[in-house]
Amino acid sequence: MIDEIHAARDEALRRVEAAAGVADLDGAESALLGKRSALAALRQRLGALDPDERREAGRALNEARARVEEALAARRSELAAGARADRLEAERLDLTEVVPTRRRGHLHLVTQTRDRLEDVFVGMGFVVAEGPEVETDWYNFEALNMPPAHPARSMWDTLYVDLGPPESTLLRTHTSPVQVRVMQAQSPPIYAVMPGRTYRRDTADASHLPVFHQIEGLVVDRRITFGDLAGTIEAFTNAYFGPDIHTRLRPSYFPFTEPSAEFDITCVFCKGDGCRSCGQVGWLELGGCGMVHPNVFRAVGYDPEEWTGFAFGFGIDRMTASRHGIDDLRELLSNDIRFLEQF
Ligand code: 2NM
Repeated sequence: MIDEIHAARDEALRRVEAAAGVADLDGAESALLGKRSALAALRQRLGALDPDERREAGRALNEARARVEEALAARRSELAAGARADRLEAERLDLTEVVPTRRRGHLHLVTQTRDRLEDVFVGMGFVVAEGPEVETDWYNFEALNMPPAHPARSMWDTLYVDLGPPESTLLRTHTSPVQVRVMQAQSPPIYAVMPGRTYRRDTADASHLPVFHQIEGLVVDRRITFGDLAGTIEAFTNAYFGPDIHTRLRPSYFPFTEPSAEFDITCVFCKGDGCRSCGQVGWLELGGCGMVHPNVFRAVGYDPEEWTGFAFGFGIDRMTASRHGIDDLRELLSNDIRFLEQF
């Protein structure tokens, strides 16, 4: 009986060793340890033995079973490691390979413009700040001197988000909330620009997009004047468009600045002579600006007697269009490869 047990055990160990894969091993396991296995048949015969022989054979059977189980576990992890190594080898990518093609991808034109604008401002000593696109009413309006029901809120065709109390959460209508966050997070002096995506409930047409991009600038320091604002805008437009492009300021109104202005640049198409693109006036509208309103400073805990500052903002998409002679902003969203690959 003992010899038969050892023979069954050795046969089982050979079978485990020979298993070629995990599935094969699963099959072997039930054949070697299951109800119809040789070891199970031997166990059936224990009852017919003398008590001494039965004890000895029982122990041998238990040992044999334990050896087979051990061998199964060892073989299983060996096979799994092999399978994993094969899979990793099969999935390996050669990232050094260069596929020759005439169609290389590149950043979208609006992203290229944003990067260039950031570079110009960084060169002038500004830092770049970003913030959330989903904002609260407080950051988008209230901190910017527009209390609830202020008529100026309707200037912005806000898209509200169905979250919290009605009209408490929205898609930011400008990047100004980032300026509020920067002022809360640090003390002056601040020289920062905030580029990013903004949202308004507008129907897309040649000069409007419901999702567009803005870049706004903020300077807060001691004794900052409207002259600093005008000089900064002139320096930036020269750096971006070249030395023959100039700026002019026209009085305007924003709730968060006082005084406020809009700024125009020399028409980039006719250099000021008057053409179809500028409606014969020689100037193109670019953005808005002004001296930060004392109520904005109060909202973020700055003393308006101690600090003064200016802010400005303009649309990156419109800027892109004027620089590249694109007559319809919707082209920027069309995803038409014939358009995109020109830039
Ligand atoms: C503009 C035009 C004028 C502006 C003001 C502020 C803040 F937070 F300092 F009050 N942020 N952005 C501002 C002022 C933006 O964009 C057309």
